[in-house]
Amino acid sequence: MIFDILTIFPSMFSSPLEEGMVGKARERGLIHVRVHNIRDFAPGRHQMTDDRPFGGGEGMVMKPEPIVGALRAIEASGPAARSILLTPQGRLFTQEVARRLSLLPRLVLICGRYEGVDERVAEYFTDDQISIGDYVLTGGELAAMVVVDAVARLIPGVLGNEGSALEDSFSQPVLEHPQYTRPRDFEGMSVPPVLLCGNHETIRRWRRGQALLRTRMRRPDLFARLELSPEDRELLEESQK
Ligand code: 6GU
Repeated sequence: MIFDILTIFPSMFSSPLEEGMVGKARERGLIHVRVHNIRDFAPGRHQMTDDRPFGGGEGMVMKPEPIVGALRAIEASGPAARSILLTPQGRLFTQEVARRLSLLPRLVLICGRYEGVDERVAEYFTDDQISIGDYVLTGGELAAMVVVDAVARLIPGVLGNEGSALEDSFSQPVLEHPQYTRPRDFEGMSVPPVLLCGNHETIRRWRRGQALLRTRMRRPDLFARLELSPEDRELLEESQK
């Protein structure tokens, strides 16, 4: 999978995408992340990437020529790409969106800045617009990193354990059960004894009960959509005692 990122702040991407599983995946050639500076494609001596909005108002708008110039320049290199504008006006990024994007050979992520991007770029030069949530960031860069991270970990081989991407929250729409590790007793707070009992079936049932309880408390929206099995109902009841 190839990620091409278009931004006016390329250095924002250096460390976050060099660490951890994403960094490892890049080293192993499972993913390729290429960061392009939009300014390099801005015409003229001043290489302006933004300008005042027609019709007046606060702030600046990103000009179309540099972004479209960058898109055209990188288009030729590599397989056909889906181009995605990161903007708070986009559709909401979810695990399901990440899963679909992970099946594609190449994504071009365009990071908007300032008050936005000229609408003609959004309308005629992008295939998709994505927002990572209902809050406002100063630009699309952090959102693009979120997309790269969430998509990369779904690509076969990127995670050590292939099962873990499927088991975690939102693939199954319940939150995960709580996890504990050593020490058994930390400053007087002890690990739930059930986890030390050694019975896998008992532990599985406790964990499922905790996951359901937690989902009901913290994410009633997800809980309302769950189809509970008879065992689920029983475990929920038990875990409230
Ligand atoms: Cl993609 N961009 C900006 N600027 N703010 C956001 C966002 C994107 N997603 C949520 N908030």
